[in-house]
Amino acid sequence: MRALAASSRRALAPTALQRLQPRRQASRAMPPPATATAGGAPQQPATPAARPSERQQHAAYQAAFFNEQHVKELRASITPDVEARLARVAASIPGLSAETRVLDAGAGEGALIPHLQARGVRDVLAVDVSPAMLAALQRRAGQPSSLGNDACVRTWLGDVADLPGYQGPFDVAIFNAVFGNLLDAHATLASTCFVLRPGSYVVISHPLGRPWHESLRAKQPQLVPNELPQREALELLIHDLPLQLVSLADEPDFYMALLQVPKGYAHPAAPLRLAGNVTTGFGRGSKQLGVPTANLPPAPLAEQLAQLPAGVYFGWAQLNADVSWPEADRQVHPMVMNIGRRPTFGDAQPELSVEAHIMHKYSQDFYGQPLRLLVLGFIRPEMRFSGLQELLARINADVGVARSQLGTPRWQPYREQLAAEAPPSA
Ligand code: ADP
Ligand code: RBF
Ligand code: MG
Repeated sequence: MRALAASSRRALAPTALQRLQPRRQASRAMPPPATATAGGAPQQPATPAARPSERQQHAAYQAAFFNEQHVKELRASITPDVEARLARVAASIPGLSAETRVLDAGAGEGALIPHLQARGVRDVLAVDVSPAMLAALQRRAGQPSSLGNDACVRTWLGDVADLPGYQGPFDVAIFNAVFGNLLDAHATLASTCFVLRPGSYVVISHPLGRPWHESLRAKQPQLVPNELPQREALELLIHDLPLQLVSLADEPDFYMALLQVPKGYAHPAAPLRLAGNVTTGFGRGSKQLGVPTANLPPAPLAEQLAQLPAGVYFGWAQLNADVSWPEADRQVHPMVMNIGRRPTFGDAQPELSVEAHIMHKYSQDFYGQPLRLLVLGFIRPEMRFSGLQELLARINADVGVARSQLGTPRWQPYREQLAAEAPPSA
């Protein structure tokens, strides 16, 4: 918890166009800082030669700013009426219980934790870039159990965008009085979605409200570069994330946005039908990597694609080859697909591609054959990975998510639906 004391270099909400452009901000390399901040950056670059990214520099700045002195000042600023509003944040999160796993992102010295505990929560991972904050938090919350599976308050030092996947999954992620301190709110929310279960909640809250936060941001733009989004900006911020807006309280002295990863990652426009004859892709060797992707020509699908931001989806696929093909090849199978421009490859003028990896071992290639897809869920936005290995690792994780989702009863009726819609076989 931090922006009680100091907020967005982006003074205005990003335009729709800016939002639709690929986000490079978080990975852009910057010159090293003039002086290294001691005890600052917990996320050191992998190689000594690597220069800290803009995001790492920002995290180091925040870590150094929130020293012991600031921890004391923050604690003193939590008056009884602020406590009451923190209690309101905790009370507004649906379904908290002793079984809930909470990610307290930018937990600070843990001001929200007693209020979560009052709602029955026992299991909290408090993440912060500031060692002084986390030390204070752990003093108040007590030492964690040494057993990894006991419910208790644990800490993790670093930028929440770097939280390893094994720390999850969580049922709730909370950004309380810290959202303004994030350098790239969109990238942080996207990476947070990787550690959330479907159906879980994301909370963005501030117990002093947006007007107060704006005045702080005006005074300390480096510390608080980001705004607390109003409804339109918030919708724009999450339009290409697997998140839906549940409610927004934007009152003079209280701000709380409640977002949810839809149950089953259900896409609001689902089920969406995409059909066409399989065409050649970009020859980037997907098949050699173990994930062949059947490409569909995007132009005739413009209407449906307008509802599908660049990203990874799952659903069912059926190849409508003629009856001379093996029966199994012509049945409905699970698929995971990417819609986008493959930013990892950095092509100068990349064409839009619609490509589906179908989880079935086909007897032969099927270029030119009619393929129908039923798109059901949205897993994540398309991203630029730092290399082919990173991309492939994430694609394999996407395959896992798609496979486990499509194995649940929720999506079974659509399998039959797609089969029932098949054109008469030749
Ligand atoms: P391209 O760049 O031409 O799309 P890929 O390496 O992505 O080439 O391979 C895709 C082709 O592999 C598909 O068009 C299809 O003919 C074939 N294929 C075989 N098995 C599968 C599968 N399980 N999913 C998708 N495509 C497959
Ligand atoms: N390409 C990207 O540049 N970024 C992505 O986030 C991305 N995600 C993908 C997810 C899945 C499930 C699949 C099948 C492909 C994805 N691709 C992505 C496209 C990938 O670059 C393309 O298939 C290449 O041709 C692989 O060699
Ligand atoms: Mg392909």
